[in-house]
Amino acid sequence: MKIFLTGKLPDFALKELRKMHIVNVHTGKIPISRAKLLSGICNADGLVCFPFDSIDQDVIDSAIHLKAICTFSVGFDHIDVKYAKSKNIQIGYTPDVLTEATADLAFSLILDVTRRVTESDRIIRAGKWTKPYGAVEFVGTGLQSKTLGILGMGRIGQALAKRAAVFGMKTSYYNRHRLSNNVEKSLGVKYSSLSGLISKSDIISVHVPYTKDTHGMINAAFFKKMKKTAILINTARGKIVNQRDLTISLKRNQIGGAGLDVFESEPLQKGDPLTKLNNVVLSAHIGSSTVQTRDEMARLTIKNLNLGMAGKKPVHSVE
Ligand code: 8YV
Repeated sequence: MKIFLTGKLPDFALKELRKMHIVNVHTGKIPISRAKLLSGICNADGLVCFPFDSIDQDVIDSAIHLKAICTFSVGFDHIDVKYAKSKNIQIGYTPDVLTEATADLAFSLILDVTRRVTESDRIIRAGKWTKPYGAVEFVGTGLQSKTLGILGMGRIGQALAKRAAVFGMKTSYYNRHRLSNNVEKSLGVKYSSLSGLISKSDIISVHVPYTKDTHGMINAAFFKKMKKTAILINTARGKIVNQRDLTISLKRNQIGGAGLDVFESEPLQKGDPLTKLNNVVLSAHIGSSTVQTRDEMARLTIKNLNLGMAGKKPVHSVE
């Protein structure tokens, strides 16, 4: 079979794929240009893509032999799923294996913003740490007894709740479907209305998928309802948050701070207003970025691809 990849996978995975298939990997500028994507995919039976690729109707139409689209991600908002399904194309994705790594990153952003780690790093590097800090300088906020509000209680939200419990936090969550009593009990979490979660949380962490319903759902009105000291964490998708509204709220200290791994447009541009703000920690969309997790994602992608190209359901299939 012929496979087209819009970017590299770890070496072992490419080696394994090359033993089984004719493999064409895009090694140039990322994301791949539209022209290169269209010409790369035209003979392919299988496609491996990433969240920064747009797999729309035209791309799908240009690939007349395509049997499987496998994204190296848990998010699949970049694929026209309905259209691909109408063409009998299998769609694979990589949930589960990245849950712990992404929850770790969300929690590290929580710690970083509340304890001002990156902020103090910036102070030292700028040569501005000019006197020892005493009782009142550079104090952060402890997490114990603080309320974490988890927006979207899927796999990653639940993994974050486990971490919060160990740190003595109280966790509320809002989700379209309420968890069972048993799961709520074992995680030590309470179900909340969306407005209750927004107004009562000290930290709000976003774990909903990006859809037309969640597009821009975190906006000026949302920030107005948050506590003035509350912190927003986003490791899901940038477009769930209205970035302009967030920047204004942070600038005016209408909310306490933010930890952001994802942005409306990536990479975030040099000099973006967010980079000028002290109460923000920025990371470069690295939620799943550990060697172990990326290896697991690659293994799963290969399995998804082989099953999908054989006309079978991938291990994790988008329906
Ligand atoms: C990216 C992600 O796939 O899983 C997702 O939805 O956004 C990430 O895991 C990864 O950063 C490679 O681009």
